[in-house]
Amino acid sequence: MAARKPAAKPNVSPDELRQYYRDMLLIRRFEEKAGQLYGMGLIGGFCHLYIGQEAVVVGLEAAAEEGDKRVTSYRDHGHMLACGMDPNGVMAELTGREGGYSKGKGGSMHMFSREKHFYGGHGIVGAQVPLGAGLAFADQYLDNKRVTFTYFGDGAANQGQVYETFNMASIWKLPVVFVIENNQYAMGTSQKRSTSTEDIYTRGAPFGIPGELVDGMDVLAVKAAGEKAVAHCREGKGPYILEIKTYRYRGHSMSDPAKYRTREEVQKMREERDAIQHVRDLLLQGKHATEDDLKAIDKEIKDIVNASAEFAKESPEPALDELWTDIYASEVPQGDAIDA
Ligand SMILES: Cc1ncc(C[n+]2csc(CCOP(=O)(O)OP(=O)(O)O)c2C)c(N)n1
Ligand SMILES: [Mg+2]
Repeated sequence: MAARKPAAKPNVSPDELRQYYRDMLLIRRFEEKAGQLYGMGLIGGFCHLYIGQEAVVVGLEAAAEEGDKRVTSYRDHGHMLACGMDPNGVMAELTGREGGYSKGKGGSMHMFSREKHFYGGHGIVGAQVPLGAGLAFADQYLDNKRVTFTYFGDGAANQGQVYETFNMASIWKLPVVFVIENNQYAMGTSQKRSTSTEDIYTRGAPFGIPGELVDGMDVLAVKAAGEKAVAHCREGKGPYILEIKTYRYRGHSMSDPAKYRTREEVQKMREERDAIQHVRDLLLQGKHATEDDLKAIDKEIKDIVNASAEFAKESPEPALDELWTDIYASEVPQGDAIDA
């Protein structure tokens, strides 16, 4: 990834900049804590951390409005925190406890919040892409000017269902932003080995969908691109593709031996391109925050994350008879299935 361009004057207020710093830090510290709990055996099953990619969701959430929807893959904790879901509920779901978003029955990859318009959490690579178009179809039908952010990875971008979805979304002019989170690896396979073209954002062109490449380590660049994409969708012009170039610092999941890249590569990214450090520098250089202000934010975040871990340890295991609930759609109250 190319070195960062010299920082332009931020086009956001100091308050917004501090908020992005806080939101990205919450995701990073939350994920670090989840990694620790996993190591202690308190989290079982799959667990895919989002460390390094924080600017993507925080930048796009800054471009979203109330009522907009989001759907993503299994690497989903950051998306949930960024759209305002409760860290206690997310962490307790990771530990499989009653207080979790899916009552401890879904785990890391399967959480939902109708209140925050978060539609999962999907373990099958690429499966959320047609679902995202479906959510956008519902909004178009209701004519409510809402937009759906449909996130997927560089690996998922090679799935056939993505292109079937592009075709339909374009024909129907659906209000969906396809967000390709290009962290440059699909499990242990680098984009260079697996993907025929370097520029994934151009793949909408045959379907008439505009796309652009975005620096995913710069939250302000992500926000600006997100605003453009969202405006396009809200104006009824149909879907938009954002390929957001980012990087994950940890393994694909907690069980990744990481033999496909060097420690030096990861270290270089962390040192030269880290998105949180970038905002930290902007805040300090612009005199929008002092070291003490940032320390206070760090402490606030640490307290939230520690409290979520305590909650996730203390919440009880789900009762056995919970095995038989939340299985059939008929349990959804009538009229509550679509957020009108
Ligand atoms: C249909 C399907 N094939 C394979 C897998 C196994 N698998 C899980 S994640 C993954 C790689 C996906 O990479 P990418 O889309 O780049 O997302 P990232 O993990 O980098 O966020 C694979 C092959 C799966 N879950 N579903
Ligand atoms: Mg990837």
